[in-house]
Amino acid sequence: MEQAMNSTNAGSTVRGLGALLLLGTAVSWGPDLAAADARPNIVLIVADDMGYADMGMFGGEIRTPNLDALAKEGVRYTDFYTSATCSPTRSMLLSGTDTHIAGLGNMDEYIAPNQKGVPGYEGVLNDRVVAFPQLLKDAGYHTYMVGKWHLGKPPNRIPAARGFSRDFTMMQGGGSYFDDTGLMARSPKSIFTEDGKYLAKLPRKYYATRTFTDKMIEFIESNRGDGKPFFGYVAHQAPHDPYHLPNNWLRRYEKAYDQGWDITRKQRLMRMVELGIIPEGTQPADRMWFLPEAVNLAPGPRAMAARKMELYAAMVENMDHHIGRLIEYLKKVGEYDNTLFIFFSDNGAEGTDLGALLRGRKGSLNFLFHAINWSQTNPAAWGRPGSYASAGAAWAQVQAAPFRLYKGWLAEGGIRSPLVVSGAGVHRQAGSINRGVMHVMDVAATLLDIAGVTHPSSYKGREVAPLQGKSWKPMLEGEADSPRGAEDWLGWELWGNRAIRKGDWKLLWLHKPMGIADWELYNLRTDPGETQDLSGKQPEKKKELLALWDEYVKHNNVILPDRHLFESLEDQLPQRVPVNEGWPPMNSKKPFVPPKEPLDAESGK
Ligand SMILES: [Ca+2]
Repeated sequence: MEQAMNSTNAGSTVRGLGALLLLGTAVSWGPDLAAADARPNIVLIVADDMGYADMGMFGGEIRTPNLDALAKEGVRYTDFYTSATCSPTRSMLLSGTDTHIAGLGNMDEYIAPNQKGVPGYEGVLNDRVVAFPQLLKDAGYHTYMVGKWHLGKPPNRIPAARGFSRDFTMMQGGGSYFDDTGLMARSPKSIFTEDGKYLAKLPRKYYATRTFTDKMIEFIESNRGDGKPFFGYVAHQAPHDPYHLPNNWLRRYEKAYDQGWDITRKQRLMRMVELGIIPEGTQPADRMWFLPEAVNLAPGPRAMAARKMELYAAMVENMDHHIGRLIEYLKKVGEYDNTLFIFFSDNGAEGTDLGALLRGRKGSLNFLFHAINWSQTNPAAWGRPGSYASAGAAWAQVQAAPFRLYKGWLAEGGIRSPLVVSGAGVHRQAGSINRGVMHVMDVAATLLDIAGVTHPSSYKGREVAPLQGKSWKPMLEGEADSPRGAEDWLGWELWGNRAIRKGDWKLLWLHKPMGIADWELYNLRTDPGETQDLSGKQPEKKKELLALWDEYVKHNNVILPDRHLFESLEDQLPQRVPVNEGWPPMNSKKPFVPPKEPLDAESGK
């Protein structure tokens, strides 16, 4: 170890000198040293289904000291966007362009009949794009990946085929954390690759979050000191359901959520105001109409519902713990100071219990499969192998505070993600908050810019789509406050839900009963909870954004699906009846309290 440490320190010194040489301040070093690469290492950490308000520096009570430390040294971004689910976000992350161009116009699992065979709906990261890790690799970076891929399983689609020089990757969108038990009938076993080969067997003592971290450290260590920078993509599975934890992590949040979701959310909102994440007076989204007030539940059921949130919180802290191990390693080998860190979640908090969803398909293969492979019936077993616990909508609203809805939907709760950028190349006030409108497509543009690589119009003889994302480099260097100007805008479509954001304004179309199956308009600066639909009051703004929606559809060849995941949702949930002040009357009446003294029944006194 001693020897290894020495050679690392030597390696980083060489790179440091390389930087000086590039600046023209050192003259007398040999050609070998002059050739050393001064570009920073890059560590890109993506959480899976983590909410906006979970980490400490975004207002959460969950203990995330390592992410918080990155936020304190770097910058938090309040208006960073992804797509509403995993694979569409990941396609935009790696390609730098819209998901309807990159091949995930719809998730592979839910492709609609009218989308089959349409370019942009291949269900894999397609050949119309070049993944930026490929370009980084070509430009002299080591490119490492661990964790969840979800962008195609065939040999020409796996990480090794898209530019990663080393990988340890799960192909599926989710599964067990302890073994290769999959979620869907169509993929009963999760498929893994390591360095471009399909794995026959997982390593001994496999636990996803820990093993992914071990592998990333192993990859970095294997080439350390060779003078080349590395790009490490850590695509954690955590805290995606099912919640699976090592034994000694199961009780870390015992009783922490017994007070219920309403109080926990209120406490988070207060901290978010204190931290400056949201302005004072922010109106949070309403508690969803089909959820009870937590205080109305008896203590027993309330504690049982809280158990799921206890496990979720432990999943987030466990991920933070392993992120801390990676950071600790980089510090120990002297690479921390020359590393840029980017952290975000791939979509909003998960409010749909996938276990319930699978169970609910009567007579389908998935129904049978769920019954055979997963159990959510015994709360004492939640968190252990074979169990399926997921927090559900009530806690998702806490995780996504102050926003409306959650994963799968294009309300802010589905697509706004906590972003932290920290480390090498970030020259902004430590611990500051930035409100520029940002998008996951920007990451490719940013990292290519930092690596000094121009995105090509063709790659190995095939034409590739141009970047739609914008580089953050000028902003990170303090030369701009946002990568976007007043005329820039963003668009989304998933499962027929639609959205446009331009400046402070958002146009939104959601299926019933979550939405109204028509356009809604919100001012996100004054109303991030999307509580006041202004489409009637601001017809001109609505018209302006509707024109952008048409442009978005045309430019990205958006095909609205003729079948979708939410088509029976209105029948599954209680009817959504508007609640006004004074109606229903029972809600607004004060309870009758009998007088303290017993009455004389005969005299009435
Ligand atoms: Ca996800």
